Amino acid sequence: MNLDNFETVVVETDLLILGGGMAACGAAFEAAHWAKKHGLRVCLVDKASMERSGAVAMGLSAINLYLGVSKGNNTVDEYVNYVKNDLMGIARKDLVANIARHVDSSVHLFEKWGLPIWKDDEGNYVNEGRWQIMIHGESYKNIVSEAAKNALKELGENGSYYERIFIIEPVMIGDRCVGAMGFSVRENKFYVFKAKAVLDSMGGAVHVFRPRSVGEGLGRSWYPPFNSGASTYFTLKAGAEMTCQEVRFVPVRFKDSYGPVGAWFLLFKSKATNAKGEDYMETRAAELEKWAPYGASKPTPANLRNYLMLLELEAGNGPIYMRTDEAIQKLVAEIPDEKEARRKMKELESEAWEDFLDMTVSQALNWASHNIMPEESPSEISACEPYFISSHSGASGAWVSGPVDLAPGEHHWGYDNMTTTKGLFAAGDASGASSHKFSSGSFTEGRIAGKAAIAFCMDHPDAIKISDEQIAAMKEKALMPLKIFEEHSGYTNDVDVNPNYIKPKMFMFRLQKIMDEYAGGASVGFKTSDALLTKGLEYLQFMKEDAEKLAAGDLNELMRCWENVHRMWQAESHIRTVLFREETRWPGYYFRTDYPEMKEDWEAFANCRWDPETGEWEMIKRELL
Ligand code: SFD
Ligand code: AMP
Repeated sequence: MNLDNFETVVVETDLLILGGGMAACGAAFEAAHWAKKHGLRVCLVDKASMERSGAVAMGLSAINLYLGVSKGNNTVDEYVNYVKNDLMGIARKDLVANIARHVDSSVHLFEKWGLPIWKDDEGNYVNEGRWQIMIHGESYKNIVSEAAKNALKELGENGSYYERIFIIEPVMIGDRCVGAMGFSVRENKFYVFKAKAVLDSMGGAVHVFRPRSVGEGLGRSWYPPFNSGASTYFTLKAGAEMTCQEVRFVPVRFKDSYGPVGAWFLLFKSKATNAKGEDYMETRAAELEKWAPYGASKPTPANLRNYLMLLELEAGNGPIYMRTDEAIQKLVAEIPDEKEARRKMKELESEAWEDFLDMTVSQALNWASHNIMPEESPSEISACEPYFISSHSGASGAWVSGPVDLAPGEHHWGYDNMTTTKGLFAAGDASGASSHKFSSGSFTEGRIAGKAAIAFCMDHPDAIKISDEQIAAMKEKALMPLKIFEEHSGYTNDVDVNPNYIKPKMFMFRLQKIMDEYAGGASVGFKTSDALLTKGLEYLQFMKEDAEKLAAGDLNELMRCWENVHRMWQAESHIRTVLFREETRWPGYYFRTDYPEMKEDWEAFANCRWDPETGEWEMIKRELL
């Protein structure tokens, strides 16, 4: 590859939205409205194609956050309590409430744009659980991204979106974020985006920990492989304070193909049991008392549900089964009329298959290839490897300002969802301590952040100036892996093995091994300790040195190099925060063997910040308020 042919493209905008997922689409839709009023520009940049990018790529089978306030179903306060209990007390009530009070209107928009939502005979939405509603959601992302694109197009030359541009890191002037740099994964083009405000919404991270899927299954995971820690890296590098970096999410999923369990537990009212058929949520209920008061809350927090299951496995009582057969038979048995019962059976069968065909196609393939009929036989479930996804039941992300009317004391510092770095906003998986927002809440949080970021642009109208020297230095850094490969690849006859560089795939394997073995991955039963974490951190420092020698043979590998740098920083902030919080608060997500209990003085946020000036990490304990 001839590096001299790399064009430099400079794009100027007012609001720059990074990512094209649920939060980014919400931001584009809302910001376009306010930008139009004020003659401002909005630009969105996604590493993939918005139609199918991010976690909703395959579609979804439910909208997991809908209150139904207008029907008098639920209140915002009830939702806030649910989220706080599910996260063992650690949640920003102001942020959760802000999303919850606006989310219903977002769902109504999705329906208006064409998303089919299940309805009952009276025309009401069909609930999966208390907060979740069922959708025919295979095309969910297409529908939402089309609306976002249309909103940007409405702005004429003031609105734009760029696809297949990988964002590497922030552009800073002093302590203010004024843009981002990246490159095209299809053409020899290096990009600099200059902006008055920047919204980080590049999702969470997967493949930081060694996955259970190896060999022929490599790459298969519950969380989408496209999200690789860009959000965390971006905010960390901009000097923003982060929160809950220790709160990973370990979902329980159908084994090997990662089919979600929510519809089974909530809609079909299925039970999970050990191999002997015992319902461990009942037989091990006494264990929950140790985790008071959260162990007693209903529903049982997700991590504790996991924990009871892991105890079963430790006791040698696996495999664990989702009793799909019993659940379906029970629902059918409730119907006295034989003909009606047969009809119901067909309906349940098709709903069961649709659940996976809507969002995890490989699980349906798994059933088909193993001759599994869910109405006849149970299916194995298991705990996945850890992911970073604050919009589900994890919480890691940037520490952002709450709304003025809800945020107490130091939780409000100006613009909604602005990080502690001036001009830099975060939403969706990129913002922390506001779990359970899911697809609808992430879109809603994007709207909140997008509107606030436009206000920031209005208040900071001065043009952004970036020197040619700064751009040249950024370009050199971005393309360095290509240069290293070009210089050294002739040294060996196998381009993947070379003493002068490391390829991104090998680098990723090394990172995953460290995280798995030292930071409590799946293969060690999610257990770790001070000694293990300290050792893991030491190994990560060696990785940081080796990251300087990452090499890329083409644009795709260049993207892989930077993805793994992003993952490495996600990993470091995780290890540091797990170390900092000297207790076990989320057994089932991770267990500190040296501090096996929950402590009252850790009913607090564990925050961290990397200082761009000194390169030092600062750990900060913040009150819940
Ligand atoms: O049940 C860069 N989620 C579900 N939510 C629901 O409401 N209902 C469900 O049924 C859900 N299920 C589910 C869910 C997730 C997954 C993975 C599965 C099943 C299999 C959760 C939601 O999907 C999730 O909450 C939201 O999507 C979060 O939104 P956001 O915007 O924070 O993330 P995103 O949508 O993944 O988008 C990220 C974007 O960033 C881009 N990107 N762009 C440029 N440069 C880089 N370096 C970038 N890195 C990433 C991505 O391309 C993408 O556009 S259930 O199982 O829970
Ligand atoms: P999942 O399929 O696990 O991503 O879950 C989808 C939704 O159902 C989320 O809102 C979960 O919190 C919720 N959920 C899943 N399993 C249970 C359960 N056993 N009890 C209560 N809520 C659950």
